[in-house]
Amino acid sequence: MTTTRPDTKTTLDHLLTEIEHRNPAQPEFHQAAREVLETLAPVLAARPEYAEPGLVERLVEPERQVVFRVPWQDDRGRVHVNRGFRVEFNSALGPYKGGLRFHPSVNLGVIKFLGFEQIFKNALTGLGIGGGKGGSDFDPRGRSDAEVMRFCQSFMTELYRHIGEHTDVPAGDIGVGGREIGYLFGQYRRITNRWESGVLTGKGAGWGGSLIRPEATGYGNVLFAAAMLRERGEDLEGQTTVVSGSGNVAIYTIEKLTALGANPVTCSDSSGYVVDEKGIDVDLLKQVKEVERGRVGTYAERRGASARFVPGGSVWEVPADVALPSATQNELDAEGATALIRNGVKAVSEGANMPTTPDAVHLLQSAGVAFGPGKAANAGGVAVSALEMAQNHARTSWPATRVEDELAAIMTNIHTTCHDTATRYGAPGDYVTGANIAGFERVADAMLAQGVI
Ligand code: NDP
Ligand code: 2IT
Repeated sequence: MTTTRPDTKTTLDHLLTEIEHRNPAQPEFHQAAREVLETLAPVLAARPEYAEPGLVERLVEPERQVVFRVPWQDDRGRVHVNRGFRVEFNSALGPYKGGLRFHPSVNLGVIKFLGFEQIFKNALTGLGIGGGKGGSDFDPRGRSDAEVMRFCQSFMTELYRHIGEHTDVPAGDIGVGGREIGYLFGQYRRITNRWESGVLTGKGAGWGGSLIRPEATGYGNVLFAAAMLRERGEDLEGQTTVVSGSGNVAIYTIEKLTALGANPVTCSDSSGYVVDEKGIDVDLLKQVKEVERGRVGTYAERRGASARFVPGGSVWEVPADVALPSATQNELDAEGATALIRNGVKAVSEGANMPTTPDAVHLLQSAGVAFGPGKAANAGGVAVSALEMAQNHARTSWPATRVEDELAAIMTNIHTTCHDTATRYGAPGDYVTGANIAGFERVADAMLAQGVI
């Protein structure tokens, strides 16, 4: 007797309903899972081994989720209680790898969306890293260095038991940069009494950090955008670009755009955006944001006549050839996409994780705009994190030129892989499908080989 299997689309629809049911009140995780699963039907149909019952079901369930209390005292002695998270999503390709986010909007669903994306992103790098993510609803804004240090020490006092250079290797994300990684590393070293440099990435260059790691996400995204334009016979040079955000990713996106002869005319934060007709002065932006930890309005005040600050408002209204959203999830919606299309945008490349809403992605792709999804376009950051781990294991450090060359080769390879995979599965030019399927194939092959675990 033979049984007929339901078709793959019905199976995936059923699974998505199940994911929503089993993970209530986690809209960002539902969104990320839907966006990936919706593109997998062709690969599941073409390669029956992937349709094995249980493979996709295992992929959407984290291997481990840790939620913990983080008590700390502010400078006046008041006690605060935050919540800490580490979601160890998938280790089929290597130790869990992914950043820590400190932002008041953090909850388990946000960390799960980020961890899920990270699995496929890390697979696309071609390096040996699994997927994970963590963080806290702690808000570092307005806190003194001493308060941030005490918070990081308390956070690591629980996290240290779950991480390790062969187990789980966190790094930075929103609200976690070099300062926080320093405090976290110090506390890990103190508790474990080990110099285990490979346990965290994004460290200072003087104590185990890789050169070019701070630059890598932004630089990589610009290289990805340039590759998409080249594919269409265009060049980044001379293009007007809009960038959102003004943190780590945005700053080094702007730096690389300028170096390649493009004109980045905007940056933003949650208070509004800046338009600078002469192009953003990246040294001034670094001074305001990284040194003084100020707001973008201050940039406009100091820059003079070429720049103006627009409180609130949508940066996507600014006419541009290329847009690089580099702040946070769902920051580019249908209205923003419509404005970009109206102004003739040619390419959108995601520096942030899932910054474009599903309907905005649909509008952009339908209008023929080249669209680079974050899991491909912003993979340069985690790729150089993996290179930092390699340097740590070898107790060596590479010159900046070597790291930059490797980053460029990795981004070219990711672009080619996504492009060719999309073509192979009947969706030429669709980098979303290409990235999801190529990332999935690598993880799924490893999971199948390693059995039902
Ligand atoms: P930073 O903390 O350095 O900067 C974050 C920027 O985004 C700030 O300008 C911040 O403005 C803005 N922002 C954050 N949350 C919000 C919000 N809810 N609404 C409006 N603006 C917001 O973070 P990163 O630059 O490191 O990260 C930016 C994005 O890039 C994130 O999506 C992150 O996941 C992603 N990413 C980061 C990588 C890395 O290596 N750092 C690697 C790959 C992706 P404000 O200060 O006003 O909050
Ligand atoms: O989203 C990301 O890829 C990051 N925040 C970087 C992760 C890392 O481990 O470097």
